[in-house]
Amino acid sequence: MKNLYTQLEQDNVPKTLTLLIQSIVGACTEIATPINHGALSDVLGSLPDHNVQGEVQKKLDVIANNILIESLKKNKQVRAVASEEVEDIILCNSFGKYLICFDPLDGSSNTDVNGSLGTIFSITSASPAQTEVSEEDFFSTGRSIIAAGYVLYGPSLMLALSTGSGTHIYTLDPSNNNFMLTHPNLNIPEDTNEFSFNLSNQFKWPENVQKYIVDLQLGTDGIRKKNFNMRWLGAMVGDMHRILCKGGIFGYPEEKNFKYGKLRLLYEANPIAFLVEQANGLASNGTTSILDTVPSSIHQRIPVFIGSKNEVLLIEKYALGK
Ligand code: AHM
Ligand code: MG
Repeated sequence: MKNLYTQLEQDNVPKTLTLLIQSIVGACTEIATPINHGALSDVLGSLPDHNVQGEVQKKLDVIANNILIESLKKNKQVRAVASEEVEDIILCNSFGKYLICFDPLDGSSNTDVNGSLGTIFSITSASPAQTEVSEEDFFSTGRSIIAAGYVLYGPSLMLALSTGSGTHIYTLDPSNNNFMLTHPNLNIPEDTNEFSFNLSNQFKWPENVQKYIVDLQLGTDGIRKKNFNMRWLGAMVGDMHRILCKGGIFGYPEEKNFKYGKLRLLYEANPIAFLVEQANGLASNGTTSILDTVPSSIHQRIPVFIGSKNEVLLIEKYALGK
């Protein structure tokens, strides 16, 4: 079985990018330690502060964020980073080649119940001409991503990664701390009978999304003529991991409380969309591809419908009233 670095070499990934991936993945294995200790150490629960988006910050949100930032600052190739937990971009090394966006701990409402958690990241190139970057440098579409991935802190520690040559999943071998290629070249089935939406919001969604969901719920009695099953982990990384492995459709539509959707474009939707498109799935905001969206702020939100190709295309048809 190949390890991560053999695969990156085989995919002709430049040495600087490999070293950056190593910094991110190394930080994630470090983040896994406090997650793993859980209730045995003082890492569970919330902090009195809220983050930039007015959300309660979990102690583990801050721990994960600090570990990642410290690790990335040490890497000379990192020009600047954008994190879910920090209002402004953080400048790192003036001659660095790369910009990194990350959600240090996705699904952090799961910290206190030993549920799925993840770290999501994407890497783009920094402009070579500049020595100092600004927020605008992060506003290119997801098509400019050169690598993206997530680490899933689940029963096994797993890394899903794409450097533009397909999406591969690696599993950490705890005996030697090596990520081993356990699921090469993912291929999301085009059709599915599993959906992943938070149905408690169903009646707040746009009418076309409500109609799509009701048609799924009607199963063999409705126009879909097949039964569907539902899964919701409360952590996008966990739900998307299942979908990358066996197909499905994940959705977080816009709704009354979240007018532009809940999930953030730069460090949640885009990296996952990149992984999914590299695995032959699709990722849409309901009408157009997530990866074609031009960002206008680093914490911008977007509705998402991601996963099995034919289901995403069907949602886009419902949006057109077809
Ligand atoms: P977070 O970054 O604050 O953890 O929020 C993102 C999470 C996703 O991982 C998950 O799919 C969704 O929010 C869960 O939302 P809900 O609270 O509706 O279950
Ligand atoms: Mg998140």
